Amino acid sequence: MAGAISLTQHILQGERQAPQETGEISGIMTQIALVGQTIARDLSQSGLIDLLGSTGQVNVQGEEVQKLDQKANESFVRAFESSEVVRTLISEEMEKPLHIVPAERTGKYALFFDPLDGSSNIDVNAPLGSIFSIHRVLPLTSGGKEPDFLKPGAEQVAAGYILFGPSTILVYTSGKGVHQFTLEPGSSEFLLSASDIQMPSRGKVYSVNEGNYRKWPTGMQKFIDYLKESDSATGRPYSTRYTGCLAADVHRILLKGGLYLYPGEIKEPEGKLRLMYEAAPLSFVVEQAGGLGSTGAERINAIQPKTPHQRVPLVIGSREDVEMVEKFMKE
Ligand code: AHM
Ligand code: MG
Repeated sequence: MAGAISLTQHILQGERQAPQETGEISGIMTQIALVGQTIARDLSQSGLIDLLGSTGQVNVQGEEVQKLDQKANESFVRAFESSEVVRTLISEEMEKPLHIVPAERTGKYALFFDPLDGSSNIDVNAPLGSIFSIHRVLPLTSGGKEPDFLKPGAEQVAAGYILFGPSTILVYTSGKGVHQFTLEPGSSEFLLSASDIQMPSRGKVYSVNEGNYRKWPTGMQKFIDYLKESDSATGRPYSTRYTGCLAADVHRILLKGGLYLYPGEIKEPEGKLRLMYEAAPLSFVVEQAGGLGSTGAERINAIQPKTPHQRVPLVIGSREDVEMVEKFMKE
């Protein structure tokens, strides 16, 4: 794409329009983009260099850790371990927050990430993602305390995801719209491929693991039954699309409309997905594009988190579709 704007240029332009901001966020985003390139390379050759399969370990979520989960986590840690601006790293693959020693005095940000989202897709060459969320914190030496990074999603400074599909794309927001960049293989740069993305207020697609139907509360079952009824006036039945990778399914919905759901279950009402590095960042992106991120009862980004790895039910997508779920869940 000759003449296209790179991710770094785009962020710097935004910072010039808001001179109170320093180059810190652009520095963090540049590092995240480099991590994205490393992970994309690892994924593209995973079947050739013994990167497929499990490590034999189980993570803090009780899930089997795949070799590529671990490798992707290491790529994030390596990129930030000598950072002077990121003070704390919180990852799906690390039980405890990792404090960056040089940044304890100066670091003003906490970085949350799911290094490799959609791990069950690793061995079958299906899409994967990395999800990230950046919060402002105080340096430890000027009053910052360990749990001060547990802030509601509404306070995120920037968030987004990298999607490893037929091409590698990076989608992010810093509260000024949602922008998409595509990794150009030749130059190894992320170039602007869509700016100010706005999603349709209603869609035709729902994305959910329907194998869990019998475990859901009645309101959720009734809603999914409703989507399958035939009614041309309301565009039903909706179609189903589910890749098993949250970043990929939400990206489809960001561009085409509709909704992604990972509901709570009667026996496990908190659901599967994690608030800080899955639900909150994606909700920030989707809200910036005109959609909504909800638990089915309340706004995801209004939740005051209690623990770094807390789970939350997620209903995310087009505004009218999410509002419809909330109505069914209330009844
Ligand atoms: P992961 O981060 O361990 O991969 O888990 C999150 C993933 C999401 O990407 C995906 O939407 C969901 O879990 C799939 O779960 P299930 O296999 O239960 O449908
Ligand atoms: Mg995940």
